[in-house]
Amino acid sequence: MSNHDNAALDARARDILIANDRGGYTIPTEGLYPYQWNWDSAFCGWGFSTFDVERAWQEFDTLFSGQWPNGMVPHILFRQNDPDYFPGPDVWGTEGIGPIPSGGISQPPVAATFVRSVWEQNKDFGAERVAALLPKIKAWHAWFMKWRTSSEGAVFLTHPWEAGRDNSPDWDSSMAMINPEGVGEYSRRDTSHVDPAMRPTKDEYDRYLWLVYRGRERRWNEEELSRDRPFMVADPTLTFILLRANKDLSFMMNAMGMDTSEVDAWSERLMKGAQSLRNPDTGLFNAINLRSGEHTGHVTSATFLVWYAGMEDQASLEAIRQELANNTYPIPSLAKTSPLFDGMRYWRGPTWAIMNALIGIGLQDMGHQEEAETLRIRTRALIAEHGFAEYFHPETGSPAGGGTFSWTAAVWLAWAS
Ligand code: 2M8
Repeated sequence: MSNHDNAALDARARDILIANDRGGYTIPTEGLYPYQWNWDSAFCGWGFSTFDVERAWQEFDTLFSGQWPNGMVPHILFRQNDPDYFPGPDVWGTEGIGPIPSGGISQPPVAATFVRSVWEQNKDFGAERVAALLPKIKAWHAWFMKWRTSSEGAVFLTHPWEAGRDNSPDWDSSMAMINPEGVGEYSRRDTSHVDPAMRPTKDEYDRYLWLVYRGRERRWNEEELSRDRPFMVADPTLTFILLRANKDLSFMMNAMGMDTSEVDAWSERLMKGAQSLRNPDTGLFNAINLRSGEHTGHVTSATFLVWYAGMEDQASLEAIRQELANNTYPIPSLAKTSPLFDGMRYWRGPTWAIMNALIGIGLQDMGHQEEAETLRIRTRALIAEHGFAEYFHPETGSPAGGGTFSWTAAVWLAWAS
């Protein structure tokens, strides 16, 4: 056992969530990310529930208040214009489409799972709140099923920001197929907040923006966008997370006496889709560039979300045991054995508390207590020793990216501590 002062760290984590609260919604961190992000917000709801359940429900409510008429829940809600972040609402050009200016893409749908977890802490208190959220969650999952599933049933992203793993090597081959011509001059803001060596490159940003401009030209109309998608990657993050979320949605609907047949059929389809992500060469789950049909072959933290989706898999179990043996810190975003591994650069190597929490929850649920507990203890030690950073170097533990980060604080409170 460690000798960390848990009470002091708990208090610090609560203070971070409270300081990042902007009145019913939480920003990831001051400066770098000044808006409400989708999956960050869901993690915050989970974190708040450890000391203020009403505030947790408020977080979910504000997140879903940005839902588009087509069911999509955007990756960012721009409740005000903040010059600290680029690209802001004017660049996305979604005004008038949803209720609040927002991004035109979504993010990993962890919300249903955290809603269920908060509701289960006090079913009487949460009954009304859950009842109001269920149709919204269902409409969001329906949007994923309609607009983001491959012919095999895996969930794909249409922009690297949609899977939340912005510069993962999983997108490299797809990004290389884009010629970002005409993207013009622009000024990034992220590199003025943190060291550029920790962030995506200019080549990547050119393509991020090119895809945004393309969406904006088509007024983010999915029908039109689906005719020819320049970027389309089937992804274990989105597939495993939606599968888990959908089962949690079904569980809550069932408890409320609602018909779950449609939602259960989605889970069946997603289960098949998840199998399509298994790389025949490595036996592990990875992304597929749907424009070329190639498996990326990368072992990322998303590979190990398989248990989170409620699936058992021996090859993945052996691989995660190997990863645990190769590392002293929690699972990195890219295996250290990869030639592309870069311990400081964002989603190309650093270790993230949120991903490890999801992997750990999955392992625990599927009966792999030992591995789950190892991950929890390592994540706990990492945060206790190096603070509530956005992410960490997986070999030295050095904090990286933004500081006083909401989802790291939330993971501490709800899972790691
Ligand atoms: C990062 O993504 C945003 C774009 O959405 C960015 O870099 O500007 C990712 O780590 C994403 O997963 C996260 O939700 C967001 C806010 O923490 O930052």
